Amino acid sequence: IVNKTIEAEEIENYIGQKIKIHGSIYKIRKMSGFAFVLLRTKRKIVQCVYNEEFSQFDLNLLKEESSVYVTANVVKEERSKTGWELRILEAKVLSMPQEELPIVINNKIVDTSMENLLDFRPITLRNEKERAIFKLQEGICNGFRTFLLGQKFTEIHTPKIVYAGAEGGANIFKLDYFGKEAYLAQSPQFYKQMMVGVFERVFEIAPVFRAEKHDTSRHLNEYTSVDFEMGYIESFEDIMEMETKMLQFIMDYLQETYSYELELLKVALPDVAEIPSIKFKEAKELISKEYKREIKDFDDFEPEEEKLLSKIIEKNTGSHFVFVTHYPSKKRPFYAKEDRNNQEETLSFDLLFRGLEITTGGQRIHDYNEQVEKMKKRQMTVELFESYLMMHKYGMPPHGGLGLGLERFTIKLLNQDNVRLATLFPRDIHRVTP
Ligand code: AMO
Repeated sequence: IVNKTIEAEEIENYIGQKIKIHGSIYKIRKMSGFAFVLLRTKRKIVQCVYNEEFSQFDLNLLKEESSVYVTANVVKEERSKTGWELRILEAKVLSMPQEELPIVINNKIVDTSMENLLDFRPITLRNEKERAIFKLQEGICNGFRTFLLGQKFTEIHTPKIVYAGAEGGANIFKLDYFGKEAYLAQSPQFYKQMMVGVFERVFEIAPVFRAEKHDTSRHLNEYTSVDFEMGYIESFEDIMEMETKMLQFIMDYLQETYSYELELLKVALPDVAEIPSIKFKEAKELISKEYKREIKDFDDFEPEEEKLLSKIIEKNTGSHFVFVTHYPSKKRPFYAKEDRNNQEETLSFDLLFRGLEITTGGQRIHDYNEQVEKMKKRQMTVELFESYLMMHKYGMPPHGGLGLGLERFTIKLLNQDNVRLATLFPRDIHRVTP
């Protein structure tokens, strides 16, 4: 017997040997004279064969969701997809569920309402496909991190309890901080910019909080933001270029390292060789012309317009991504840098992926006077931002960056629509549990 517990991925190296393996009983499929016992291990479901001829215990001792140590023979079997078969000899039960599961989790999909899927999250995530989404998400984060470290970005961790909202608007959670008012961070914006002055290139993958009352498939009140910020840029297009390379890297990385999950979830990865870009104003006109729609809001997209624009771009170029640039200044936060040739427009962009905005980014104001002027114009209390403005006052290179919503990116990769599917424990206006 191999004297260590082995991983599902290693089984094929042990044909002809007796091994120990552990996991939870996912499913027991009784056939005549034998049974398939599916064992859920860390990443893969492993099929074992139970047969009274060689299994030295009573199958009734095993229940779905009991944790077990199994001793088994790895036997060559050409009829099996893997080329081997795992014959259970003995099983040691480590824990038994107290009750029947309230919901069936071991079919291809958890066939239930979104409500149930989320209410029973600690167990519905045990479903093979549900959990594969988060394995893939791990891959996405790993990909971001590996790429950015390779580009000499420094990973940082900024505070989530803050003194001022970075993104403006009323979408901010207030909290009582020892008798003073503080907030939950809407984004790491201020801090990542400050750290450009220290490390030149920085990134962070962390939760952010938005007190948005939207009840939609694309809004969460807590989501994971992938942020990067870089100094010494020549134009905001440097940031778009960096993002394009990052996305390319991720697709290759997922293909290489997460093919098991990609196959399980039937994900076809999009091509990101080149991402087309269009100015906001032109995009509005294009959509209006193609779909004979009246433009109602000249300063922002309606969600429907984002979908339509993605359709047009895909039809014309084949790309599932599109950069939209030069957003109107009045719709962008106070730190956004205006276009020198047109003060109404900012040097900023959004990235749409399959009809959904997944990224916002752009160049920031680095000049102290320019920043203070703009804040005054917006009737902001400049004194409140003293610590933010310290970096401007004492010298900053031209810089910019972006924020990408991890859940939105994940669902679009899966060709799905609801961000809750890509959130372990979603927080929305109706939900703070489990
Ligand atoms: P913005 O506020 O556009 O920009 O957010 C960046 C990206 O975060 C995602 N996102 C959300 N995802 C889920 N639920 C929400 N409620 C939600 N709100 C936003 C989107 C969006 O594109 N500081 C800037 C970024 C920057 O310029 O660096 C910012 O936070 O995918």
